[in-house]
Amino acid sequence: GNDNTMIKTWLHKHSQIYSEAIRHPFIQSINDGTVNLSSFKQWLGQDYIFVRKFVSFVASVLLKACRASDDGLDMEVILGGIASLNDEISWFKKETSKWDLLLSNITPRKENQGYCRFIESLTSSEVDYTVAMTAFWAIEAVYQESFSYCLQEGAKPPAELMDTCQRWGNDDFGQYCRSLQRIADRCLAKASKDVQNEAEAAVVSILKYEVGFWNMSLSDL
Ligand code: HMH
Repeated sequence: GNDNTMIKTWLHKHSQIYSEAIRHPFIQSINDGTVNLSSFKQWLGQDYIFVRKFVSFVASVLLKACRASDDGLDMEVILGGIASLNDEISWFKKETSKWDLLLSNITPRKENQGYCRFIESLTSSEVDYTVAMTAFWAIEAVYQESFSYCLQEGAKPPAELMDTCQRWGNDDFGQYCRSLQRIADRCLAKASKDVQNEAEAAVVSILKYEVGFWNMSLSDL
């Protein structure tokens, strides 16, 4: 079993902020169908900007994996992630135009800029592969846990948002996140205490940034 891994321990230890990130009022409103569509548009536009930055972060994780990992399997999982980001960028273009949003008209908001700066700081070659890999897992896992919740039995997401919920809530994305988690946990088990602490701090920061990111969708411009 996958019990008692470092990540599971942390999610338990930081369960307060973890639940805030994966069961945010914005996500609750998608789950129960009461979501305000202008909030959704707000989130969509900001996330398009975020994902474009996220690509360079994931590229940096791939580079670290190629240099650090003992087998080629980490590299293949991360490369698969980059392939799906390619599809995701196309999806954002299509989806934002459907909602009459233009990339050129979207201004990144303060919370988004802060989060982008944080992930950019993790692209540095000074940041250990284990820390970057754990951060990568955390960023993807929050979306997987949030949107799969909106697809659970009893959830009533609006029809126009089904595609969004499926994108991050589908089982393949769930499998992919579990692969990232296994890689991160394997690296963490071999890491020094300092690196482990740094990875834990990165996870907590990401959970806070994710809460801030959801908050943005609910706040007025
Ligand atoms: C803010 N976090 C944010 N956006 C995303 N698209 C993901 C995580 C997952 O890819």
